[in-house]
Amino acid sequence: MNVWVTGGAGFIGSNFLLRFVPERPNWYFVNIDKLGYAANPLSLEPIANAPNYRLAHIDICDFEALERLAVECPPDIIVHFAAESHVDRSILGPRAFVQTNVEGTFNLLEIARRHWMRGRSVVDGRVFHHVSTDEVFGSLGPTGRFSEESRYDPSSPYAATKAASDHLVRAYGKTYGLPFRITNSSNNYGPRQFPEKLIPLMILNLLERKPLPIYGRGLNVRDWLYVEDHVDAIGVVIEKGRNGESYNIGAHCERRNIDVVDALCQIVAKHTGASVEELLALKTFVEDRPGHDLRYAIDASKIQRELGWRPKESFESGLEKTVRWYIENRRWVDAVRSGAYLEWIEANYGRRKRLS
Ligand code: NAD
Ligand code: TDX
Repeated sequence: MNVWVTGGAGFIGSNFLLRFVPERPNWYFVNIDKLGYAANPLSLEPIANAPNYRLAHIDICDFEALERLAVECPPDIIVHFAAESHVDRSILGPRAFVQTNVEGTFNLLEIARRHWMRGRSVVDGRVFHHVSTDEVFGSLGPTGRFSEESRYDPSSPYAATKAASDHLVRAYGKTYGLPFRITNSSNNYGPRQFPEKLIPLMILNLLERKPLPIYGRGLNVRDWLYVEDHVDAIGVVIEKGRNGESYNIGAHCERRNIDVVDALCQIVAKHTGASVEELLALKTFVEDRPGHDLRYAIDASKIQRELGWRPKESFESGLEKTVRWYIENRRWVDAVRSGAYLEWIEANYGRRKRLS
């Protein structure tokens, strides 16, 4: 069985491969990744020489390269993680998001359609698993949760391109009978996350006593999911999910951003001997993100009820593990904080007005 995993050098994709390459010796995993800014080959060191794994250094926008790979190593399952994934980058430069998230997804669907169809039907056992986000549903007010039936209402260019890719996947199901599954998960955190996202950015800034840039008043709410729980859920959907269905994945773990940052100050103080007061004083309120969604919350009852999946990690233990991972993996951190990373920090934060 050939399993194509796109974006396997990124945060969630690498955690997926680290779990399933050793666990599934009979599956042959091809990691299709263009090795962009968020990729870190160090994440994949433990499996780099595994007999059932290889890296294909390919941009999913390059259809000819995907076609050559499909002839050489035809996919049975495609697990599609590859994306431009950072909301702030989509605000400053949306084009790359349309290219990778919409056109790249389209290219993979075309590969599946061309190679999986025998006449009008699809060869048995093929599955296109599309990894998506709760951001396609837009923002919630103070109450309620997103279900699989919630209306699509994306706010950022990132969210709009993920919504478009979800629609394309469903359209291929309806029009061509392509067997697909979609998972929409809430905010992930954990080891190997590129330090542009809230939690790893705050951890590294705390370790270096740099200001902690909090957008607006820090009152926006995110619903946090430990990456290993997410990976576990994707494995369960691949194994037991139904074609043509989507599943929301979340851990019922809503927190205000300000409370997440305060918790990180406490944990980093405990591990480094710094005083909590010194770390809390680094909090800096800055100009808000345009179109900033107020609140996300996932109703994960469908995947729990139908497939028996449940998250295992509590937010407190997950945050603790995450902080320890960044402290213990300086080589990984140094490898991603190149000149391009520093340019991003300047582009996104240099222009933001301080509110206090
Ligand atoms: P990431 O930015 O850490 O990794 C993305 C990976 O995709 C990188 O390795 C990158 O090199 C690769 N990639 C980007 N463009 C590519 C292209 N054109 N061709 C080939 N490879 C390309 O992202 P992540 O946080 O691991 O997210 C993975 C997926 O999960 C995305 O589809 C994202 O929308 C979705 N998701 C993420 C979260 C989250 O909180 N991080 C939550 C829900 C859903
Ligand atoms: O410096 C910051 N300060 C700040 O206050 C950053 C980077 C973020 N924030 C706020 C914005 C959000 O309310 O923290 C919250 C989380 O921000 P991000 O880490 O950028 O995540 P978010 O915008 O919620 O999107 C994430 O979750 C859904 C992922 O980046 C997406 O890929 C995923 O689909």
